[in-house]
Amino acid sequence: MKFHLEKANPSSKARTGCIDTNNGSFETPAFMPVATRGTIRGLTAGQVREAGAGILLVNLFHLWLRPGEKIIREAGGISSFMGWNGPVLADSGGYQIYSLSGSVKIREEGAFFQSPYDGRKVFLSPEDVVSVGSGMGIDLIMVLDHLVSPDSPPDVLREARDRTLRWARRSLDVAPPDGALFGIVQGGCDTDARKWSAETLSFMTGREGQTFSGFGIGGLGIGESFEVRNRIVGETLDVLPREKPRYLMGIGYPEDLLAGIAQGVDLFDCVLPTRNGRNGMVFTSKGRLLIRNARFQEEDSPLDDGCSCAACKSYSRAYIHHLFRNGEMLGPILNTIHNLTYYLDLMQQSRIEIRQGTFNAWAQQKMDSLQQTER
Ligand code: PRF
Ligand code: ZN
Repeated sequence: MKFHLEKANPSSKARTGCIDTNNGSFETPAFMPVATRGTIRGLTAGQVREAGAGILLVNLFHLWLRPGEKIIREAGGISSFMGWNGPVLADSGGYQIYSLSGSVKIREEGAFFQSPYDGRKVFLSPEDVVSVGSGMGIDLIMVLDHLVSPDSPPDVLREARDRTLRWARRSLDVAPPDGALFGIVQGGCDTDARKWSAETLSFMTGREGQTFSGFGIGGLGIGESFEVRNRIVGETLDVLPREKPRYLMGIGYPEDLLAGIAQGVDLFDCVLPTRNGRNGMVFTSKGRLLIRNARFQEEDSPLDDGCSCAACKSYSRAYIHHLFRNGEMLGPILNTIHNLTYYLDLMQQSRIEIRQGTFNAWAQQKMDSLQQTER
C-alpha cells in the first residue's frame, strides 16, 4: 500500500490524498460502505461501484467463521470472491469483542468467542488476524484491538488500551512486508490515555523493522457527545504522523464526516446509509426523512432533487413509500443505492472543496442546511 498525501487545505486541517493497493487505487477522504459478510445487502458490486465507492469494508471475524479463509483464498481473494473489482479493508473482530461481550473471554493470548453461527467456541489471536487477513487477500488489515465502552471504569479502559498496544506489537511482528497493517488507537475519552496510545503506535516497530501503514481511531461513536468526540479526534490526530492515513472507525452521520474531514481524517465507515436505509431512513441534502411517513404517499418528486442516483433518476417518493408499505424488497434496495450515493457524493464534493481551498466555508454551509431536517 502507498499513500500519497496530495493537498492540505490551507485554512484547515482537511487534506486529500490517494491510496494505491494491489487491487487498485482510491482517493481520500473516502467513505467505505460496510459489507460485513462480504456483501452490501441487496446490491451488486456494480451498483456499489456506480454509487461511487472506491473501497469496501468487510469483517474478518465474520468471514473467518463463514465461509472461512480457505474458500476465500481459493476463490483468488476477497475482492474476486465478491465480484468487487477494487480494494477491501477488513475490520478485525475488535468490534465484536465489544458487541458480543456477554460471550467473549479476553486472555493475553487473544479472544475466545462463542460463534454467533453455531455456538462453537473459537479462539482468535492478534497473529491469527494478520495471517487470515493475508490469506483472504485483504488490502488493508486492522489489528485485533480490545474495545470497551468509553464509560467503563478507568482501570478497565487502561487495561484495554494497553492490551491493544501489546496486541498491536505482536501483530506488527508477523506483518508481511507487502501487506498493509493499521494500528488502532484506544483509550476512551481521556486525553492523556489517547495521546499515549497514539504516540506508542506511531513509533512502534516490529521484529523486522515493520511499521504501521495507517491508524484507526477506535472506541468512539458509542455514547460520547459530538463535542467530546471532536476533541478526542483532534488530540489524537495531532500526535499521529501526518504522512500516513487516519481512519475514524464506525462514524457516522454526514455532519460527523464533515467534522472529521475538517480535522484531517482520511477514511470512514458506517452502517448508517445502508442499515438505516433498509429501515426507511433517507439522507438528503436537506436532512433526513422517513419514507414510510404518510405524507410521502402522493409525493411525485424523487428522494432528493439534486441527486442523480439510479433511484432518483427513475422513481418517486410516492412509489418508494408504496414499496415500503408493502414490504417489497425493491424499497430497501432503492434506499440503499440512494443513501450510498449521497454519502459518496458528499466525500467527492469534500475532495473538490479541499483542493479549491474552500472546504471550511462549504462544510459550514452544508452543516447548517442539514440542520433543517425534514423528518
Ligand atoms: N475497533 C474496531 N472496530 C470498530 C471500532 C473499534 O474501536 C469502532 C468504534 N466504535 C467501530 N468499529 N476494531
Ligand atoms: Zn438519489
